[in-house]
Amino acid sequence: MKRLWFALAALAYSAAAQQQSALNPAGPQSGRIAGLWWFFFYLLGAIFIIVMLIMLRTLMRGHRNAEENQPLENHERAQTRETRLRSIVTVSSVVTVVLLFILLVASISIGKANADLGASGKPMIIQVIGNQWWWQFSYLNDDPSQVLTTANEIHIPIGKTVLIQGQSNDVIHSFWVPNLHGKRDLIPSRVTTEYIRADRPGIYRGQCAEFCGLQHAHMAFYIVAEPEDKFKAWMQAQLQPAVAPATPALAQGQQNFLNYACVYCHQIRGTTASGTNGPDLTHFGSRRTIAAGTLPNTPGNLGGWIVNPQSIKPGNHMATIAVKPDDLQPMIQYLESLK
Ligand code: HEC
Ligand SMILES: [Cu+2]
Repeated sequence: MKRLWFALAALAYSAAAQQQSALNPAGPQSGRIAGLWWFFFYLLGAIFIIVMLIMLRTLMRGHRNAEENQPLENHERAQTRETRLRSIVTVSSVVTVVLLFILLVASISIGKANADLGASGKPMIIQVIGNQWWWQFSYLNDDPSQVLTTANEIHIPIGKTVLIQGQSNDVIHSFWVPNLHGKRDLIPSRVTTEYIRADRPGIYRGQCAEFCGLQHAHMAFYIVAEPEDKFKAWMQAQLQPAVAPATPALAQGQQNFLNYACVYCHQIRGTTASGTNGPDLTHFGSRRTIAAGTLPNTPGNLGGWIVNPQSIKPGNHMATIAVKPDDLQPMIQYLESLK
């Protein structure tokens, strides 16, 4: 009983917090999915209650009959009972088939409506590449100077249709932002697509929805939906190379980063660091989290992550590098300055 209350409280809390919930739709598709969910919920809930009431009645009747210890029924009564039972079974079978058919039609038509979103206009295309256990995002554009590659957090303008082009670098992952749409698997050597659109501003959490190994649970990302002008400003800022260090301490931090093996896996545009095995860090300081939603992005957490990433996210593909204590502070400051 205690557990049940706990579960209910958790459910109420998550609904109130409105974070990552398929029942708090922010776009047309998740709206339809939520509508379908409630339709199923009410219909099946009503059926459940009716079945329970019938069962209760039967149980009570059976009880009464047993108590009264009735004599055996005569032949005629047994026959009328059989015809009645027959018609009850027939009617309930037909009703069941009809209801199942209605549910089938409802879910197929919602699936079709959801797939049709991209039919009008030219969408913005974002390529998503799933990696164990982080997300790479690229805004594709015919103009190469407008192509932006980033990680674990993207912004989109509200009201605009976005085409998600999913791929995977290793195993099967699944792109899922419950507030915006259903799941779409990311499959190695294949491209899968889904359209999304956010109709109101907000920060929507996404989560890998296909088990992909040890750190599957720590493979989250954020979609920040904002008005067009704010989005444009963000995009322009992200397209810039990393800001040059403004103080000697930051310059020292940059130098430290470039001196360690970090550069083999991470890119910071505008510097010689150009590795691609890990997330692009050009604007790392502007992101909300470290390591795909694992930790809030604070200097303290970043220090912990750099010194021992394996204790925070065991098994992840970042190497543990013995950064000298004196080198660490400027490096943290520098990375956090990359807004
Ligand atoms: C062997 C490759 C490799 C090396 C070397 C490496 N990293 Fe990483 N790094 C990664 C990978 C992979 C991730 C993503 C881990 C995850 O989230 O699962 C990562 C994540 C990060 C992140 C979090 C990025 C984000 O947006 O979530 C930071 C910051 C970072 N590394 C800094 C460093 C620094 C500083 C160094 C050098 C001291 C370094 N890395 C060395 C591979 C590497
Ligand atoms: Cu996964």
